[in-house]
Amino acid sequence: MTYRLHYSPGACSLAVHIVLEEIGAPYTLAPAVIAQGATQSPAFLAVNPKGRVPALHVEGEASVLTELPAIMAYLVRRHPEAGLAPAEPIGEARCHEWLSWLAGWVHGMGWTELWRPHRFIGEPEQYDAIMRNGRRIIDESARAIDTKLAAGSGYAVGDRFSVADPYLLAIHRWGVRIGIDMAGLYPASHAHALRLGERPAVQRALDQEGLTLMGVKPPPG
Ligand SMILES: N[C@@H](CCC(=O)N[C@@H](CS)C(=O)NCC(=O)O)C(=O)O
Repeated sequence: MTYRLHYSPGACSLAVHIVLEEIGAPYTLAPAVIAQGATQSPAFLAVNPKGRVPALHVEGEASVLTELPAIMAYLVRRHPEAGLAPAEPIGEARCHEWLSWLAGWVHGMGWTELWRPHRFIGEPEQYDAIMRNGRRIIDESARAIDTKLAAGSGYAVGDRFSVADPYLLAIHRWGVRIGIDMAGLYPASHAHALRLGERPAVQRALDQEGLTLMGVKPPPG
């Protein structure tokens, strides 16, 4: 089984990239750098008309698999040996609970309002209000994430890595990127990110995307 992951460095697709590394199945990477407009290019829209990463090509499928929670659910079921989610129903549901909330609210509302207010309203004079609301959602959800992680056993669900963890890492990195003091304000979230950073699969995925755990690799020379 060979996969092809369409990704942009440091985007939410990083979470799927990490999971592919955890699985160890063969895959190739197809970069679509958001900052360069690649996700809205005709070539990429021909692959994923939604214009978003992650998009996963699965051997034998005519169209790419999209929507991060759906991709994660597929990889969990397709590779049970990798133990990417708890096997018992409630643990698996807790995993989906994280993915749905992160994709639908934290990322889909908070971060998208902050970074792409034009997707929510036509009038540019309203962008500031939309972005402020995005930032409010980001801050509120960062507090909620930190509280949940502080009350847990080191991972999003139970005491083992699951597909929810790398999505939390990707979002934590965005906080660092926009200058939020993630370590100071959200210590449990920061400790979680450091814990993930110890995993060889996480290190390989970051390295392949030209990233460090909390930033980007310095240019050579
Ligand atoms: N609902 C989608 C959202 C994916 C998404 O928003 N991806 C961002 C990167 S984190 C993207 O591709 N943005 C490109 C763009 O907006 O042009 C999912 O959960 O996979």
